[in-house]
Amino acid sequence: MSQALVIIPTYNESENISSLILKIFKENLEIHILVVDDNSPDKTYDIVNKLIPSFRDKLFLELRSYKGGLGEAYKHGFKWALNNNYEYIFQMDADFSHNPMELPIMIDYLKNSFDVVIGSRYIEGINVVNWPLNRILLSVFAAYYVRLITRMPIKDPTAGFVGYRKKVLKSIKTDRIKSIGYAFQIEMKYIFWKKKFKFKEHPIVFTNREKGISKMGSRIIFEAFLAVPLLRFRRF
Ligand SMILES: Nc1nc2c(ncn2[C@@H]2O[C@H](COP(=O)(O)OP(=O)(O)OP(=O)(O)O)[C@@H](O)[C@H]2O)c(=O)[nH]1
Ligand SMILES: [Mg+2]
Repeated sequence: MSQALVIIPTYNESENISSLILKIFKENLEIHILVVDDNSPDKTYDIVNKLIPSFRDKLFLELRSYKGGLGEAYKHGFKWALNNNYEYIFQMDADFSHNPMELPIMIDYLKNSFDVVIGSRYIEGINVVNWPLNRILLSVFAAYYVRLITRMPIKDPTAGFVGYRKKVLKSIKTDRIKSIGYAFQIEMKYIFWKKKFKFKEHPIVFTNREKGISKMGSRIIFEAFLAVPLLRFRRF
């Protein structure tokens, strides 16, 4: 049995999900996949269900009843991963923004010396492809804002491509995390940093989605803007 799992949250990703799953298994990456779908109106979950017989024991689906946001989907996925005793647990987007070919090297970091590995866009300059200028500015500003307020030494604090050793997720009380979008990514990082887990930022190239529709919106941005100062008053 593989010890590594990648959790992929989906909401209306019918144009991406099968090619992403097929790529991961075709390349023989030593990893299992859990898709957490929030009852997508485009029936993304149906596509996953049809693939499951071909990849028994390494492709799994958790279907939730309503759109609860990225954070809720990940919390559900993390619990599932711990119940199923995976040692190395990843979070990754479904829209090919994160290249799955980075997974083996990221798993090695966890196996050899780190508790957390972050696929980071901002190690040397800004490694994003095909993002409109306003998205780049927003993301770079967000990273700067988070570092300024929290003093957390992470260059890409909103990164969504992250791997954790089991013990990290076990130690985090995810039920207390209420944020949904960007803020969820920031909050997870703040907590493991405060808990002094050893992390590595591994440089990646982030590519804008080519297919499907963005779920990014002003609510998610506003949530993050407010959530960051509040983090400093949190006790762990
Ligand atoms: N299960 C679940 N998945 C979600 C939800 N919102 C977003 N996602 C998934 O989370 C991942 C990241 O969302 P994106 O819409 O790509 O967010 P983004 O990368 O900030 O923005 P774009 O790439 O511009 O769309 C994707 O795989 C989405 O399908 C949700 O409410 N529930
Ligand atoms: Mg995306």
